Amino acid sequence: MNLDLHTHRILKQCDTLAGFSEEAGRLTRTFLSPPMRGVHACLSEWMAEAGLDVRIDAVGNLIGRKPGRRPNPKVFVTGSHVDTVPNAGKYDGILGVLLGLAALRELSDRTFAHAVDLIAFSEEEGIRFSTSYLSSRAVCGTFDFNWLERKDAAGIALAQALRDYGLDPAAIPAAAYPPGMVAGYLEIHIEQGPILESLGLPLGIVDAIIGQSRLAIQFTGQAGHAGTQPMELRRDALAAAAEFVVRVERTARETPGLRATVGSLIVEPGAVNVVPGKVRLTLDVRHAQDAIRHKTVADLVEVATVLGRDRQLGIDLSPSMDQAAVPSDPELTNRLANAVRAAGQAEKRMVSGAGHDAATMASICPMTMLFLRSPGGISHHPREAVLAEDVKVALDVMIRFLEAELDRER
Ligand code: HGY
Ligand code: MN
Ligand code: MN
Repeated sequence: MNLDLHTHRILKQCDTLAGFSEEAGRLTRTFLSPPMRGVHACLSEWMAEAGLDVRIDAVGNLIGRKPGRRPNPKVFVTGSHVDTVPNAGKYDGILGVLLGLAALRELSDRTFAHAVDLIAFSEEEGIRFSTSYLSSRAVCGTFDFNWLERKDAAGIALAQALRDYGLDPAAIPAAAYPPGMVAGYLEIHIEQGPILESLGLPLGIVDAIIGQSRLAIQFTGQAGHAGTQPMELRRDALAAAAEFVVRVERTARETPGLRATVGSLIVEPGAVNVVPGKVRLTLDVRHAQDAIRHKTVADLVEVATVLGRDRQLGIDLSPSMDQAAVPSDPELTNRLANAVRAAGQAEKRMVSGAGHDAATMASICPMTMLFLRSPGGISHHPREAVLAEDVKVALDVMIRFLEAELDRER
């Protein structure tokens, strides 16, 4: 087993796939955007080279199957997402797919009791249609068919985006695994935070994935002339939104374990000499305890409502996510820890502050995750990085884990 060769190939493949972007000079690749075709072409070729049977499902998940010995084998699933946020790094999601691909390439001359599906999920970030985990929800049978009418910024409906990509929305139900078929799910992912680096550790074992809420809030006032409109007569939507943003940050700083972010804020009409008439912002609230997260969202909605009322503004709320905190499966995670120890690595348990497809997969099977150190703690940014020696160690753990897991009696 030449882990160095596999590691070198994985990092080169990350560089290759980072070249498929909607934007020149930076990496942005949203759900079924044109550059996704280049990613699918590369991954299909590489999966076939590794001896996998390759298919694409009705929501654009690219799936490589390594058959099992048993006639109706259970399937063990591994993978991650291949869509990105705007101006992304090269490793968020993709690295988990390429580590699985390298592990299955290394195991290509072996046959196990259980089959393995390597999934490159087509939609995790929820950027294009505000539908996070759409693709893992499809394989779990919990796809929300109301999403098909959702429109992107260009006014294209999700159903049309599927058809434009050559996919058939009517076939979405067939994308779901039959109940009981999936034996378990492992996702390997960069930590995207500073903890492992601060401890000088290459790997972390995820015990739980934090819960998250997302909603859009629109403040509607009255646009007006910046020079002639007296201050006391204004209904300035941006002044209210600005006060709201500060209250969000203060609430999060005052609540242990809470993370709350206003990640985007659009001002209309957005001119230097016009009083802002409308502001649409997004709110992302996360906590390991769902009750605290839900109370925080309710409190912040009340803050926005009062701010709007005091300034005679309209308030519109559009919730787009309420994802419960998800514990990893204890037994599967202990078996992952066995592989970590067998690879000579420390067993660092941690909670994921980022959401992952693994949280969705936990609805149909035992789930666990392995994190790699994020140098600088940076992610969702071009400076996102990994260390080659950490990729090598993660691959060693993954191969050891799969060798044990795929022949387990179930
Ligand atoms: O937002 C998240 O936690 C993930 O990167 N989608
Ligand atoms: Mn991400
Ligand atoms: Mn991710």
